[in-house]
Amino acid sequence: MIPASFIKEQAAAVGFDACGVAEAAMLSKEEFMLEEWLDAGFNAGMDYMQRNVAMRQDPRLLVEGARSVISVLLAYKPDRRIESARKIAQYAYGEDYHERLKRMLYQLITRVSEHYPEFEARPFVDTAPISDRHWAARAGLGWLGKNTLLVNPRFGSYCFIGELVTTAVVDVYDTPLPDGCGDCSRCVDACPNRAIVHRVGESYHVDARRCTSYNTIENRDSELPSQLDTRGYVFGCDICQLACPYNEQAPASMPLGNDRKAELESLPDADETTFRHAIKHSAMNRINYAQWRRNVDYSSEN
Ligand code: B12
Ligand code: SF4
Ligand code: SF4
Repeated sequence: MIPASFIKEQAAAVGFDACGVAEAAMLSKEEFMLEEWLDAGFNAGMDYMQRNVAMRQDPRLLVEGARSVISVLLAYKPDRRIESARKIAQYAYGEDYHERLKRMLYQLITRVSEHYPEFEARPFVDTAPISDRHWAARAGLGWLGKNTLLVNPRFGSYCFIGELVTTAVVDVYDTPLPDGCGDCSRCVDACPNRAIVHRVGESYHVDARRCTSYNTIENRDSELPSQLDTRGYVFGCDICQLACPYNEQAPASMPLGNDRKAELESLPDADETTFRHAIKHSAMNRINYAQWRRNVDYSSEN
């Protein structure tokens, strides 16, 4: 058995902003309404969300013998924003979070293993069939806000999530935090596409078909849906996060240097070689140049 406090100390030493631990178990259907979301067609063209449904609900099917899920947060609110007409979502300003968190998670494994050689864990960030937000919520790192994002009381929703799924058992598991949204619905009201839908019970869902983030990143069609109101976003969308009071008061965690700011601001006019170079180690490498041109042209015409 490993003390949870030791793991949290090591996570802080690696540079994570928060860490919590939950017992590996199955997520309840009320907690994670993936099947309802899929049945409603809210996954749009993200066919990968239809695969490994059982695994997404139970990390023990992903990692044999899993006993605990260690969740970590890395806050990313930038110290300033790009205010030009064509906007890039803030999460993509810095280094690709998949690369950064994975590297940090491996450092965490090394540190814990140095003291506990029997410690075995697998790191995950975003792309594996595991629901990052639900495990972070179970680990007491925040609650699921109405925009469906994990909201941490200090860092708001401007935080990336990663986890270690491990066969190790810890001495104390964290307990989930109570809902902090209350009567607020600023994110729901702010969405220009009415993409945050209130459907079952108290739950909110994002209908990806209407969401700018989905359409500018995941949608590979040659044209964007004509009714999409992007408000100038050409990669991702921040609108339902900018509306959130927890994000307003969150401290800035990521400096945006002058060179990078200028590079991102000039990107809509860049040729393919310049574009590829600028996005190489950024979360923007999820899209190709054809999608980028499509997004930029759409924002100029609408
Ligand atoms: C698919 C996906 C998307 C899709 C769909 C988004 C969505 N809301 O599902 C698209 C492309 C639209 C997207 C957009 C974004 N994404 Co994304 N995405 C994912 C991914 C890969 C899976 C999410 C998922 O499982 N969706 C399926 C549905 C069924 O689950 P759900 O939305 O969680 O909602 C259900 C439950 O929460 C439940 N529910 C809702 N409310 C409540 C309340 C209570 C009390 C309870 C019990 C249950 C409940 O009902 C919902 C519907 O079934 C995760 C990474 C991962 N592996 O987990 C990243 C992830 C969620 N994305 C992330 C980010 C940063 C974004 C963007 C902010 C990027 C941007 N700026 O453009 C936007 C935010 C848009 C938004 N409001 O969601 C981060 C979020 C970090 C955080 N703090 O929460 C994640 C966790 C990646 C990471 N590892 O950091 N994303
Ligand atoms: S990311 Fe943008 S389009 Fe998608 S739900 Fe939030 S505000 Fe709406
Ligand atoms: S804007 Fe309000 S309802 Fe939406 S996530 Fe933030 S606190 Fe919750």
